[in-house]
Amino acid sequence: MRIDAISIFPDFFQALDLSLLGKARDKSLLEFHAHNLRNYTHDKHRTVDDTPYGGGAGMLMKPEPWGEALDDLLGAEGFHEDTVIIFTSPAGEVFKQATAHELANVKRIIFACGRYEGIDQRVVEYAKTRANVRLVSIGDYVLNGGEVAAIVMVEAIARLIPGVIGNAESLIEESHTDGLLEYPSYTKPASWRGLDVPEVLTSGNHAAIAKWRKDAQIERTKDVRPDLLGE
Ligand code: JBZ
Repeated sequence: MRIDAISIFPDFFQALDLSLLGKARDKSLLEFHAHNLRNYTHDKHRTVDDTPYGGGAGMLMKPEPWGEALDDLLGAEGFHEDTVIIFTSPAGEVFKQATAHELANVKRIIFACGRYEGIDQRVVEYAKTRANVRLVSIGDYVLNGGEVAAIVMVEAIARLIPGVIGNAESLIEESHTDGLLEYPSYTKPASWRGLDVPEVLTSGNHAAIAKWRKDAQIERTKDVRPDLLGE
């Protein structure tokens, strides 16, 4: 897989040089490149923003640098069926684990990370003529721009690329527990600051342990995330 990100703050993506993504790149399963949108401007001030038609507060990202950046990454013409262009946007579909699984099977992803009040809508329309486009949000809170959202998505996607995660069992276990929160877990020492590990976990009774864990998952989910149980 190849992932590109277009942003006025490409340095954000240095976070992806660490740990898990680092491993994916070491193994050549993933190539990642961040691009500075200002490199696609031509004026002295490297301008990427302008005032909105119709008025309103704040600035918008102007279309020309985006068009040049997309053409640089995709070539000047043609539709790329193997590519998804993701606009990080609070107006997008919410990113879920299922979204990560879908995107883990894509050959190429381009993240277009907006700042200010967003990007001129014609950039989205143009992108739709060049590749498959999705508008995606990581959740219902206000961010200053799409970079952190893109980093979240890249991490969630990259660990699902076959061969990336060290421990294949952890992916299998995750799929079994899909839809419930994890059970609480404990390690040594068995007693710490007057707090003891639940006795069943040290009993060696594997059936009892499995039941305790499933019950704990259901209890936790009811308590904290009843929406996951359809309630
Ligand atoms: C996102 C203008 O750029 C923004 C602003 C907020 C925002 C994003 C991009 S992406 N929020 C989200 O994923 O929720």
